[in-house]
Amino acid sequence: MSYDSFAAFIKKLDQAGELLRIAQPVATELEITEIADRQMKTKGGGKALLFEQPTIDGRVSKFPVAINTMGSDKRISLALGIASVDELAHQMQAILKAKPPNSLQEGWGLFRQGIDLLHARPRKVSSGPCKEVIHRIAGSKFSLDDLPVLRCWPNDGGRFITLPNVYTEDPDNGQRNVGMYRMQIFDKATTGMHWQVHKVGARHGKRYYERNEPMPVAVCLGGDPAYTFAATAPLPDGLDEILFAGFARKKSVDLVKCETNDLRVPADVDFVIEGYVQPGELRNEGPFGDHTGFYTAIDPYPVFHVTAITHRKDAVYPATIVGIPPMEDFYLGDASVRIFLPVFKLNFPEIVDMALPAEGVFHNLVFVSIRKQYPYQAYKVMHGLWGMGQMMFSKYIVVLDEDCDVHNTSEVLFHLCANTDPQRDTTFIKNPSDSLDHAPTLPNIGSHMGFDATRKLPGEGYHRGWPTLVRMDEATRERVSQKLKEWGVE
Ligand SMILES: [Mn+2]
Repeated sequence: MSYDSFAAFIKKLDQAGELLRIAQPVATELEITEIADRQMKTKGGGKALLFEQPTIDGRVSKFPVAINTMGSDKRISLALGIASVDELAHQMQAILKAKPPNSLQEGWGLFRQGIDLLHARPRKVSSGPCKEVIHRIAGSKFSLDDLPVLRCWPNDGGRFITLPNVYTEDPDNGQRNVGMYRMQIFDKATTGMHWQVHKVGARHGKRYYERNEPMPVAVCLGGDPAYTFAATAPLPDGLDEILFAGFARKKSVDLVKCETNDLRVPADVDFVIEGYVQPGELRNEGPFGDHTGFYTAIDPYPVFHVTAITHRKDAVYPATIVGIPPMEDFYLGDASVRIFLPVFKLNFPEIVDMALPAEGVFHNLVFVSIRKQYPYQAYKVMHGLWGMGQMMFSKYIVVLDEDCDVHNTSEVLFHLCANTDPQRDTTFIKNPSDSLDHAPTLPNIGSHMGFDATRKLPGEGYHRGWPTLVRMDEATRERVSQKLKEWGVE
């Protein structure tokens, strides 16, 4: 199911009891994020918030602000129009089952064909609601200052657009990418563009730099939440986010051309910020209270020059906030892992389940359970994950047996501590590190550690006979449950 506007999604959240409306004026400077942080720290992710009168330097904005709209399992399911996240995982598995692939590469190929066949292919249209109001920056009074962009934390370097879908193209083959890179507002018509060295946007930028041509960029805000989900999903390089969004929402995406460059964007988004990045131009960006829970330092990043802003008449400005976990991004990441698990299993048939606990802020900690068959299989899985896309950043990987629930951190710690001999069951490797990780001595590179918390086999030199977990038998459990129910003391 799809939403024809971001407002329609918010209405749905309201009907489902997932929205709090705040009619009083609230400052876009720190106050909105403080209220949102309290919701996000509530068990289960709290509620989505709609600020109907956000203020910018004391004056009420024309546009309301929505935040925490995908910060719970239920809201992500509502965003994607599915009963639960597992539904989408099953659909992906069904595509892959139609003709079982022999490799991950082939799997993604089949997946792409599969979703193409499901009429997910985008359509070109000549206009749409995102063009209801058109401001060309040259000669217009309207500017970035009119958007209710949040200042999130006290030591932030400024206001940041936190939920942008950034559209770029590879100049060589026209391949589209949609990514999410935070954008610091520098002035009325320029922002930072925080694509880190490992991101596709940065790679596209490098190609424009080599050709010495300005790089067209379009930034979309709002519209069907499936777009935003797709922009954050761990799709392999080259798999079009718009194709994936069409598949997830079961409706082709209508794409309309920008006013001041040739990029195409979904016609139903709330805002389109059009412009370009001049190759080689860098400007200091930050600090920013980041998803690591720490401020990231000031660093030079590309500059985005805005040439036009178009929007719906009734546009709603979408935002999120990152910081000490758990935050909204945890729920997005967790849903992604569950949806893409069938694809991971293509290359690693032994993988049973995987979790990125909130405390690990995505890249710091991975729990993975496997059906272990042979010696050192845990190491094979770690090294495989360290070689896959953004999983390369995983600082600590803990491999567990299939009987451990990786979504229960307490259970994982029990198995980790009980099943390991620290020297024997750990390994250190060198790999790229997340640019945002402040711990490594040098940026972007560092050591990574794996823990083999699986039961040890004779083939691994362990001959003492692995003991059995103390667990009650099923028959007794059933019988006692029945009795407690009868006595009314469950
Ligand atoms: Mn991509």
